[in-house]
Amino acid sequence: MSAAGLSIPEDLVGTLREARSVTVLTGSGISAESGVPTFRDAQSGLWARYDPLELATPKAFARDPKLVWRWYLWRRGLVGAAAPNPGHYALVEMERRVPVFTLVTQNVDGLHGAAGSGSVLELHGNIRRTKCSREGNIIESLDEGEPPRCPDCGAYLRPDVVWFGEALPEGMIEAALEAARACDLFFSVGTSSLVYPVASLPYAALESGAAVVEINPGETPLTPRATYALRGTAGETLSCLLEAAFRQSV
Ligand code: BV8
Repeated sequence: MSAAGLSIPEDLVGTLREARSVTVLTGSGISAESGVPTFRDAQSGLWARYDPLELATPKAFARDPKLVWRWYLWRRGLVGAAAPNPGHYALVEMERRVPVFTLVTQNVDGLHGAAGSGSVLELHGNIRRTKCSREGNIIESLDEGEPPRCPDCGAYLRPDVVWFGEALPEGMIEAALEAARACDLFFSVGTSSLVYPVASLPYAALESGAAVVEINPGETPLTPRATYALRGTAGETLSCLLEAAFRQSV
C-alpha cells in the first residue's frame, strides 16, 4: 500500500483492521507538524543557549525560579498558538475504530485532548496547568509574580509537568505498562525513545507478544527492535494507515 511515496506493509494494514486492543505512545514529534518545536530541537531566540534537559529540573527551578518560569511562559505561548494536526486527528479516528484503545503521551501540550481524543494518559503532565510547588494543588487564577505565589501557602507556583528526577504522577506508569502488555498492537509515534521510564513501554509490549510499530522520520534505539519501522512523519503515515485499514472498507 503506498501513498505519496510512503509504503505501508499490507500485513500491518490487516493487523490494525483486525486488532482488538491498540496502545499508542506519542512524543513531541507528533506535535512538530503543529509548529511546536520538539523537546530536543534547538531552542530559538533567548532560549537557544539553554539545554532543556537542564531547565526542566527541580534544581534549575530552585536555583532560578524566574528563569524557569519565563521559559515555561514562552513554551505556553508556542503551545497556545498551536492547533492539532492530521496526526492527532488520525488517532481520534483510530480510537473510534478499535474496540480497546489506550493513548499514552509524553507531551505536555494538551493537543490530543484538543483534537478530541477521549482518555489520554499524560505521563509528563500538562504545561497549560499550574500547581503549588509545595502542596501540588492546581491553581487556576495566577497573580502577577514571576513566578506567581500560591494564594494558600505563599510558595512559588510552577507548571504541572514532571521534571527530570521527579517521579511520574501516581499510578500513571503502571496504567501505561498494563495497556502496553495487554495490547495486540503498540505504536510508538514521534519520540526519540530516550526518556525513562516511558521509553520502556514498547519493550514491555514486545515481551507480551504485541507487534510494535515505530513512526519516526529518524532512527531511535527502538528502531532495530520494532516489528515495523515506518520512516515517515506522524501526520502523513497515520493518515495513510487509517485510510488503508478503515476508510476503503466502508
Ligand atoms: C524518573 C516534561 C525516578 C517537562 C519531560 C531509567 C529509569 C528511570 C529513570 C531514568 C532512567 N535513566 C535515566 C533516568 C532519568 C530520566 C531520564 O530518562 N533521562 C534521560 C534524558 C536519559 N527520567 C526521569 O527523570 C523521569 N523520572 O525516572 O523519576 C524517580 C522515582 C521515584 C522518585 C523520584 C524519582 C522523568 C522524565 C520526565 C521528564 N519530563 N517533559 C517539560 O516538558 O518541560 S520529558 C521531555 O522529553 C518531553 O516531555 C518528552 O516527553 C521527552 C522525550 O522527548 P520526545 O517526546 O521523545 O521528543 P524528542 O525531541 O526527544 O524527540 C522527538 C522525536 O520526534 C525525534 O525522534 C524526531 O525524529 C521525531 N520527529 C520529529 N518530527 C516528527 C517526528 N516524528 C514524527 N513526525 C514528525 N513530524
